[in-house]
Amino acid sequence: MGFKIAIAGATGNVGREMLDILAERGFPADEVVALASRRSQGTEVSFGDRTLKVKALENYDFSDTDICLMSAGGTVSKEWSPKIAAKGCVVIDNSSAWRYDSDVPLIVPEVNADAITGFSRKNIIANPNCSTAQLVVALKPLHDHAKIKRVVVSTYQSVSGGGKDAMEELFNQTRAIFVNDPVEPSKFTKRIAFNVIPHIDDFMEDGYTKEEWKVLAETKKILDPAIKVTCTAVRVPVFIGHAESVNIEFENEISADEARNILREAPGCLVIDKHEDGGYITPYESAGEDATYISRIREDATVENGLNLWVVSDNLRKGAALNTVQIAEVLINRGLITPKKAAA
Ligand code: 11C
Repeated sequence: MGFKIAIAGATGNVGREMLDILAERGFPADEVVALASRRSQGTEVSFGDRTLKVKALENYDFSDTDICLMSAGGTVSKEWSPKIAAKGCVVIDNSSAWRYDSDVPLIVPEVNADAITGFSRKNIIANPNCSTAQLVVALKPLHDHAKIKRVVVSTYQSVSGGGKDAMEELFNQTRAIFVNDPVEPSKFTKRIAFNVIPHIDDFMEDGYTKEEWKVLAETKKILDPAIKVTCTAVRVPVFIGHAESVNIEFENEISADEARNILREAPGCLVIDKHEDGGYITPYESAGEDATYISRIREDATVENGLNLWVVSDNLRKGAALNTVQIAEVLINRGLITPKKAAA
């Protein structure tokens, strides 16, 4: 007997990716339901070789649904996740609405799968921000080996993190520049085509952006609250795939060779690190892939035990949809939920 799964936000970038990943991985679902706002009701989305008609989230009865993969934004999640959870359906939420709630586990399965047991307090599990997910997958095995003291992250984030409108803006601005049309930023604050913008999400009082704050708050919650993290988050004119330049200071000794060998064996990591032209990964090559790629592993001689890494992953997959599906798999594989149909 399989599970009944709902995808809320099924028409968005991440929702469609969730459907693809469920189909690709042969997720043990008897039924998959696509949900979105009333505006999208009746539209169609692909699920494997089938087509699903989108239903309205607000009219859907979750009583016989086991898991809801939620990617409908923070405002919708704040309102709907508790209502869905109260129907006995476990919500795995991709927004930032629940990540910092101490009664909600924030999970990256390769890093802190054991923390998932806390889900029963609210019946909600949070998925991290895309830039955090790939970062902690790379940091965890190194932290286990040599204890990380401090991390300095500079991100190079693709426009798909900002949704479909942001992707369209990059496309339209690029075309406009070629045909000499005026370029008018709307979703982004400045021109994104042939440019980079050091601003993602809202500004906070201390001058950092919310995106930068998320990276440090989430890394501490998932990996270790003792690690010091600082971040500069930058939007770049790439459609899919986030890259990160990561400088790490360790408590104990670790060489670049040791780090390379550790990361080669680590779950979710793929090392591409040849010291030659093209012997590294770029965001474009990570699109559509599941791995967190690590390249350019070097010792940083300016601190006692320091390393530099280049970390790249598909932000819509490991950074969002894939991680959400992996969390659902942990729930099932550890026997933490059973299909409601089996109990009926
Ligand atoms: C971006 N990281 O690239 C953001 C998107 O908190 O889940 C994801 C925001 C979040 O714009």
